[in-house]
Amino acid sequence: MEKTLVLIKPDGVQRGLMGEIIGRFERRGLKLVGMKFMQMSRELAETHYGIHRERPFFGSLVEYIISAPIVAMAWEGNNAIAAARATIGATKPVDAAPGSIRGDFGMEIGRNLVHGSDSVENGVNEVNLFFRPEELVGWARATEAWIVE
Ligand code: D4T
Repeated sequence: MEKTLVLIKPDGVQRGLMGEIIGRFERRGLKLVGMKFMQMSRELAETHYGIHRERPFFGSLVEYIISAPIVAMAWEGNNAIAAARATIGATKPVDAAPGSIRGDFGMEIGRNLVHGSDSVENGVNEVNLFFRPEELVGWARATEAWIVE
């Protein structure tokens, strides 16, 4: 079963959008298997965004993501990566479709509210970066048969 790491970034927390954002993944039918409210360390931020280390926006990206608490979540489902990224919307909020999180709440790429893993492999690696195995919760969802055929 695919897992994706979703982060509610500092702007999502500060703007009081945590419940709104969590609700969109929950209503979509993804299954929550891990969640923590935390403030990212610089070390964790630089590891998480390591692929962007040489990009000009790396410094401001790290400062932004460590500037206030975040919510880290692991969501599970068939095609969880694609489903979560569609729910999140395009990286640049002005290009994101209305109805997506970034399309409904965002204006700028540097304040784009949410992160979602972009591949199955990164989903595994990012969930493992934020959660120890014992922090992930396997549970039987009572509505499963009404969401998954
Ligand atoms: P994340 O990783 O935050 O979910 O965003 P995306 O997967 O949608 O986009 P990304 O990896 O290409 O970019 C990571 C992060 O960097 C910020 N960013 C990106 C930025 O501030 N300026 C830029 O020009 C780009 C390309 C936004 C998201």
